[in-house]
Amino acid sequence: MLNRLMIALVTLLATTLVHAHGTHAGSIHVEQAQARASVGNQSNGAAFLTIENQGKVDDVLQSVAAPIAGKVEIHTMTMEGDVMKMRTVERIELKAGETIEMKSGQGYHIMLIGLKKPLKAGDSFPMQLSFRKAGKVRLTVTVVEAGAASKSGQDEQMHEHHHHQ
Ligand SMILES: [Cu+2]
Repeated sequence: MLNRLMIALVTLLATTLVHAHGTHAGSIHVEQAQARASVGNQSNGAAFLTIENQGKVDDVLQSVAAPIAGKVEIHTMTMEGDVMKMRTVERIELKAGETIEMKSGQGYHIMLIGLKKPLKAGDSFPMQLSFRKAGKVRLTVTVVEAGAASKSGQDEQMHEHHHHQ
């Protein structure tokens, strides 16, 4: 009897923990919201999210806002030969059932331009995504070590170059 109660309790705790990592709004589920810690006096940063459209209709991520940065843009990164190229996109289409996983080095990322303070590992900050159908999704982005998601700070340096030219 006691054992069964313990199992129920542990299961409940585990469920609560898993839910604490994700944010829901309508059919949209966002998790793994992370930003890389600033290196030196970088004025820009990048955030990465996993967005899942669990609904039956397509949706569109239209804009992103975060008070920690002067400006927030959605960027996409592609390799052209040995050169990494970044460009701004106006929106991200999310088909019904589609999951978009942002990763360092390729695909989409959220660009934080003109950081109001350096991003320190362990800190977190609020961000708001605006979807055409699901509306606004508020979430908390956790700052992780600069090397946590990629083996080098190469793409961060690239970001810095890109925006200062
Ligand atoms: Cu970028």
